[in-house]
Amino acid sequence: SPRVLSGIQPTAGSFHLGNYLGAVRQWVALQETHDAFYMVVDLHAITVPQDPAELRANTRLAAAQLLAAGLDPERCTLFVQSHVPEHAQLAWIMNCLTGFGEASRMTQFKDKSARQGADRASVGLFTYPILQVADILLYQANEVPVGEDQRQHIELTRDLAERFNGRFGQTFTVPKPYILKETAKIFDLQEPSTKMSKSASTPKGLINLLDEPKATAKKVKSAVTDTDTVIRYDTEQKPGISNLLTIYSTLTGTGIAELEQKYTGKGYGALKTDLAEVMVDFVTPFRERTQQYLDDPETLDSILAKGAEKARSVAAETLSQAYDRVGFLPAK
Ligand code: AQP
Repeated sequence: SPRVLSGIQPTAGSFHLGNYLGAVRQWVALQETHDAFYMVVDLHAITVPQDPAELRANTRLAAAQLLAAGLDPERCTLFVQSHVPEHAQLAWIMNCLTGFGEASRMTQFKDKSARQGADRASVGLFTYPILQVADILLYQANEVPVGEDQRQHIELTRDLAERFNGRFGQTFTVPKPYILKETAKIFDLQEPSTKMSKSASTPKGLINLLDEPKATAKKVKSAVTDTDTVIRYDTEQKPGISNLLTIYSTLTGTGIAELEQKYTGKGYGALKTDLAEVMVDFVTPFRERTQQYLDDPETLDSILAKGAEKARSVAAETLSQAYDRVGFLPAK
């Protein structure tokens, strides 16, 4: 079956609703139909300063949340990026194939380095899309389930796979992005024109899945909307309401049109109250399941060890091919 690969950073502690609806939810579905590899990308995390103890704890926490979200170690390969040294090794080759100007055009770097102050941004942050290229190509992934913000990096991956194949002979599968239109970009609840992000300007706009459910309900109820009263999906005129409808629709499996119908003649308050309940019903068991995995670190670590072993067997084969094609002398 076709292969998928994706990763998530262990930086913020809790996943946010954008991570879940934009990516992780698709990962859970794809493990049924694809040969799926999913990882906690700790190498990516250190592109910005991390406290070592926190990073370690957050890596376990990310794995626990992935399991709580529905990843099944029997159906997918779940691992930690740094457990597979081939990622950093292939990244070096990819760094050497990437133009400086080409890397400079990555908009995520521009955004993130601007946030940090250009002088403080690390070279690692600059080359992080190229590490991501290596992440994907090592597994010969056919598809990469991500949110819209990652599209440019998947394009870079395609370009570099083709460049390598063209220069050295067919080696890498050229992957496609797997981005669901409906949930490709979940927006900040306070600023519905910007994407929900852990580096949001105000925590009120960010739904962390591990927050107190009560706090989550409150954030939903104080979401920014507009001065009109009609509940209609219209991303141009009504970005706030449209975002709430997307979230509501995805979490309940109810079509947007059906929701519009249901709320005809009702006010924004009714929609928000109901969505707050939907959110609470979603996050409450999610938090409990995450805690159960955290309470049993031995099981968690053994799942990750098995995942790393399986991932390494695939990654090592690809890397050794790449080393050979590039012309590295084999170690005897
Ligand atoms: N708002 C979003 N809507 C849809 N998808 C999203 N993703 C992130 N935000 C949204 C997707 O989540 C996956 C994991 O992303 P990540 O590891 O880059 O997570 P992050 O860095 O914690 O994401 P943030 O919040 O966007 O942080 P910043 O911008 O501060 O780095 C990816 O597939 C991503 O597309």
